[in-house]
Amino acid sequence: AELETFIGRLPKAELHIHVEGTLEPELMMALAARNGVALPYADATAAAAARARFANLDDFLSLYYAGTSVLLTRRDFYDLADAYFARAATEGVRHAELFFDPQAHTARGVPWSEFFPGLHQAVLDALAKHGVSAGLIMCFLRHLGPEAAAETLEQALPYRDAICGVGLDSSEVGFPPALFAAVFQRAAELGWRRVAHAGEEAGPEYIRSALQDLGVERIDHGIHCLDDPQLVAQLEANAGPALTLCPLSNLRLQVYSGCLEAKLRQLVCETRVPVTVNSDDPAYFGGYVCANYAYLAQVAGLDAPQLAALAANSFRASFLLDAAAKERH
Ligand code: ES4
Ligand code: ZN
Repeated sequence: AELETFIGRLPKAELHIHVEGTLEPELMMALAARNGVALPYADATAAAAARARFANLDDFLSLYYAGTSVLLTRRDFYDLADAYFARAATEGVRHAELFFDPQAHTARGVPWSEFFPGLHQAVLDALAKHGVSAGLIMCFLRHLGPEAAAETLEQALPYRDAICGVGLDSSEVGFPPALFAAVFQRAAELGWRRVAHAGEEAGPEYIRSALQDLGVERIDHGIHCLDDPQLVAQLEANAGPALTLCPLSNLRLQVYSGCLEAKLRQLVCETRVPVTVNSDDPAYFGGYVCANYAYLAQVAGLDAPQLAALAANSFRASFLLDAAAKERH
């Protein structure tokens, strides 16, 4: 309990958080009612029960994309992001870099001119309203392929200065990073920072490819680096790129079924790979960032100084520092 108080008070940056994954069952039901969208749940309790168990990443993703059906207007997106910032503030989050999935909305006929201003206004208000500074990272849905990603990048150009980076998410196995090399190259030329989900369900070769072919500054998840000691050695030697670990996500999606706790302990206690702690899709995985720190502390036996070091990593790995400053550190 003492350690939990410490975790709550520790200033933190959250670097791996999908805004669509912060949609709590209560808000989902309220937006469904406001917008006249039909959902297959009688109430928020029933909607929450549907989120209790996932067999794997794709099983989760189908529920996550179904949840987005209630998000239609600018106001809906504002309310979604604002609710996250309010909660994050209570968890000691001082800076957040939020992923959003443009294609999850454009594919349903919700245009950039509706979802982006809603998200962006919430970001602009978050510092004064909640004491949280924030950025937006647009993710390409890897299962839709590189042409759709390139088209999405073009649609984002009017909002270029309001976006800090690009990412890559959704179903991993079968959609390797190298497919997206050209669109990531173009993103870099536009001045956007680069990250990618890699080594979540897929193996270390996806992490190697994200580094080599996409030039990413962080690896989202990356837990499967442990399957390749040479890759671990490389991440240790270069002090990065940092991994944005999401322990409760990995638990709920069974990415290392049977031995996750040992893997987390190994990564944090037996390697020098820089890691950060994040919540991924907290409304679906049963815990915001503090619960993720607490779970990791429990399975890896971490004390207060080790937890403070993880929080320090989160600011160091953030895009508060420009790329040149990061090189020097
Ligand atoms: C995601 Cl946990 C996870 N993995 C990959 N893509 C995602 N999109 C939202 N959550
Ligand atoms: Zn994620």
